[in-house]
Order: sequence, then C-alpha cells, then structure tokens
Amino acid sequence: MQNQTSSPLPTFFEDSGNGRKGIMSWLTSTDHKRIGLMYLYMVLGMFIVGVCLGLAIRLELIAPGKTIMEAQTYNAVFTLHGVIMIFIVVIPSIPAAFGNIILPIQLGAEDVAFPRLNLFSWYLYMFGTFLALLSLFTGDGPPDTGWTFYVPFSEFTTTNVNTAVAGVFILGFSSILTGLNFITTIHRLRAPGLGWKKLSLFAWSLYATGWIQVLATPVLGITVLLIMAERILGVGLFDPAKGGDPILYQHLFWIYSHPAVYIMVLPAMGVVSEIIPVFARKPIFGYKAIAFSSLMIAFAGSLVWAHHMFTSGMSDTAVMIFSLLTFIVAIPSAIKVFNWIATLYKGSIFIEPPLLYALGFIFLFSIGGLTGLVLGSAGTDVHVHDTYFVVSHFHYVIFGGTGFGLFGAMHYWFPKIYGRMYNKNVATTGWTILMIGFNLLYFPLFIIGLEGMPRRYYDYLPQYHTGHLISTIGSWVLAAGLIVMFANLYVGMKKGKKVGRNPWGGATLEWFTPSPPPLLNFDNEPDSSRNPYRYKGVKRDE
Ligand code: HEM
Ligand SMILES: [Cu+2]
Repeated sequence: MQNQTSSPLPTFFEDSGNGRKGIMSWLTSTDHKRIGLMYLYMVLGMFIVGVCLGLAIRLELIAPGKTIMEAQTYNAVFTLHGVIMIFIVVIPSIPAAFGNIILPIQLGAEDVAFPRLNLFSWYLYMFGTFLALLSLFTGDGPPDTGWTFYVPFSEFTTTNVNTAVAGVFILGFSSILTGLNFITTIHRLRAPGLGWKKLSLFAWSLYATGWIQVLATPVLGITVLLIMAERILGVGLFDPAKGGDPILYQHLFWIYSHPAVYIMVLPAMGVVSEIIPVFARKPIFGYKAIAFSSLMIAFAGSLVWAHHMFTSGMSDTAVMIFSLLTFIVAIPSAIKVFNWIATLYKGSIFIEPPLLYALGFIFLFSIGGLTGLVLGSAGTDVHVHDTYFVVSHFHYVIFGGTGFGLFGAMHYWFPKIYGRMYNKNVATTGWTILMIGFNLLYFPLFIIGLEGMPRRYYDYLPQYHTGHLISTIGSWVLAAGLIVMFANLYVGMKKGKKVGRNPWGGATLEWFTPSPPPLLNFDNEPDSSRNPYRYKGVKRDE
C-alpha cells in the first residue's frame, strides 16, 4: 500500500509514528487514520458475516415450510443478523471509521483530542464483538430473542443471552467514548480561523451524533445490565411473575434505540451533504439549515421513543403525544432532503460513483422515511406493527440510508485514503446492480407486510409465497452487487491509477493535503479560514 505523493513526507501507511513495523505498528497506533481504517476493515468484515446471515434468512423463506434450517436455528440466525448489523456494523460504521479518518483533517487538526482513548475504544469494540460472537459457541446456544432482547422472554430463555448482552454493554462503552472524543475534538482542536460557521457539514453531523452517543447509550448499558441482574440474581424488575413490569423494559430499551437510529443515519446525512455540492460544483444550499437540522434531529429524535410501543397497552394520551412528536422529526429530515435537491438544481453536475451513492441514499432513505410516517401514525401502525412492512421500512432507512451513505463515503474518500482511484465504470455497474437488488429484495416486503405477513416467523401461508420468492431472488442480486463493489475497491486499492490531492475538486481541508496524508495530516499549513463549500478557484486534479 505504499504510494508516492507530491509531498516529501512519508504517508501514514509508511510512518506509524510509534516506531513499530507490520501488524504491531497498527495494533499500537494512536493515529486516527489508522484507527479509523482498523474500524473500517472490522466493520466491513462483520458486514459480510451479517449479509451471509441475511441471505440464509432469505433462503429459508424462499418457500413455505422448512427449507434449509430448523425453526430454532432460524430464531438464532435473525437475532444474530440483527445484533451484528445494528451494534457491530451500522452504529460504528460511519462515525468510528470515517469520522476517525476524516474529521481531524477537516478541522485542520493533527489528531483527535484523546488519541489513546481512541485506540482504547477500538479495543473495547473488538472485545464487545468477541463476546457477541462467543455467545454463539458457548452456553446453551446462540440467543433467540431478536436484537431487541424483549422481556419476559429474554429472562427465561435458556440460550446464551448473558454473553450477548455483555457484548452489547461493552460495545456501548466504545460508542460513548468515541462520541466524547469527537465532541471534544470539535470544540477544542479546530484550526485557527475555522469557526463554527466554517465547520464542514460532516463535522456538524458527527457533533450531533456525538451528543446522542454520550447521552443515550448509557441508558442501553444500564438496561442490559438489568437484564443480567434479573437473569443471574433473580431480581424482579421486568418479569411480571416476580412483580416486574415488561413495559418498563420497552421504554428503557427504546429511549436508547430510537435515538440510535439517528446515531446510524446522521453521519450518513453528513456524508451526503459533503458529496452533493462537490459534484454539483455549487455551494451547498442552506448550510445553516442543514447544520441546525442535525442538532434538531438529535434533540427531537430523543423524544419519540414510544412510537415503537403503540400496541403495548400504554395510555391513549401517551400514544397521541408520541405520534405527534414523531411527525415533528420528519421536518428536519425533510429540510435536509430539500436542501440537497436545491443544491443540485441548476448545478453543473458531473456524475461519478460517490454522487450515485448519494442519490441512492436520497431515493431509498425517502422511501424509508415516508413509510416511517405510516408507522408513526398510531392509527395505521396498529395494522402493520410487527409485520414485514416494518422489516422493509427499517431496511430502507438503515441499509438504504446508512449503508448507502457508508458506500458513498468509501467511494468518495477512497482516493484520499489510498492515493489511488478505483475503476469508475465497474463502480457504476456495482451501484446499478445494488439498486436493482435492493428494491427487489425489500419492496415486495412492504406489500406482503400490508397483507399481514408477520415478522420473525419461520413459516408462512401460501398467499405470501410470490412476495417472498421475489425478495429472495433480490437478495442474490444484491449480493452480486456487493461482490462487484468490494472486488472493485480491492483491486483499486492495489492497482488503481495514482491520484493527486484533489481528484474531485472538493473544498474541505482534507482535499488540500497529499493522498494518502502524512502522519500528522498536513505537509504545509492549510488555509483553515476558507469556506468549505466554495468551489471558485478550486482545481480538480485528475
Ligand atoms: C443482504 C442483505 C440483507 C438481507 C438479505 C436481510 C434480510 C433480513 C431478513 C429476512 C430479516 C428477518 C425479518 C424477520 O423475520 O423479522 C432481517 C432482519 C433484520 N435486519 Fe436485515 N437483511 C440484510 C441487511 C441488513 C442490514 C445492512 C442491516 C442493518 C443496517 C440489517 C438489519 C436488520 C435488523 C436490525 C433486523 C431485525 C432482526 C430482528 O428482528 O431481531 N439487515 N433482515
Ligand atoms: Cu423509533
């Protein structure tokens, strides 16, 4: 991975800053770029595991009755798929990987505020992942509760819930510390002249995300500890048989897990806000509105958790209030979408793979967001709650949203990180296959969901067969798209054409340093007082 650059300084691949060589130079590195890459590779590796589990679920559902696995195995497979995708893949994906790699450079800083804590967070992440995977092979077999660990079932299932929730607890710590590190970095390490109004929108999105990570994640940590207290010590908190309250569990769980969807999606929105103006060659429309809407989403998103509980038997007043509040979160999300479209309007658009992913995000996330209103409206939610409509909705939001945001970030910052360019035609082909596969896979699920197909079921009535069949075929198309995308990036990393500092003509600070950047990020003082979205005079060097 060595590269020449126009700079006399060695790249961060060549100079680890700790005097060590080989794998140890990575495992002991406090360089934010190396830590970010270690997150990225782990996240992508675990993503592939999660995708294989998803493909297994789809294969089982290709026809009614048993196809490839037993019912109990099925329960374990969808639980693991959910746990891996949510806690190990999507939550750390953009912030821990690209936040780490890009944020300090965009701020004109040499590293994050607490580099050693940053490395420690990565080890916590590895340890939490290890525990979650360990739950597969120890005790009474893998957990079968679904990623939500709902009580009272999670209290008396004999499967290995304890190890899995211990893993989630540790993963939570990693996320909190990363959030804390980013908040401090943004407050303290901005280069002179880089005021809040010159902050990149990606940095704004990480700032808003950081606050959710710090404030909401502890609630999840305590909640899963309480599950363990109940399972191991027999304390009666949630189990009605012991005088506990299962609805209390649902409240505590969703007080974290709804804001967590914004931990997942805000950074992706930040990526999209970076990509759109660069490829439209136009200053971002509504900079302040986009920055402020991130904070508004973080705030308002913390008040809507009980929209997951409309059918749980809570009071009608609570149902109405949470339904209303949910509609309010739609406003800042829509503000962003309108501003992106307005940025594209009359721009001199050049279509390249990062832009395709950003457009894919807008398209898929809008479908996910609008169907979210169907779920947020208490009247309609009662009919589709716990059906495949929900499964489709959240895949459009988290996979179509965060997943495509992550792929967009990979294609956008790839030349910066490796100093090379992947094959753009193959990247476009991969994107096209992914878009077709994605919609084939998930759109039919809206329809069978509306018709009443419940989620988390192993078997189904024959009337749902066509929808399931199309969806399973779609999962193969999607997998093919992923293979094309990953293979292309891998080849590009090894053999791609070398690029200079600024292959897209971006105006945020990372584009003014060599590709790959040197250890301390810059070879000469960057102009940190420049407007990050002003493209006049910014040359695109190919
Ligand atoms: C090839 C890709 C994927 C396929 C084929 C797939 C398929 C599925 C299927 C069939 C279910 C089971 C629904 C049920 O019975 O309730 C499911 C659940 C789920 N998926 Fe995926 N999925 C994929 C990717 C993703 C991604 C990228 C994410 C996260 C961003 C994700 C997150 C989840 C979650 C959280 C659940 C819920 C698990 C639970 O009910 O406990 N999936 N997926
Ligand atoms: Cu929610």
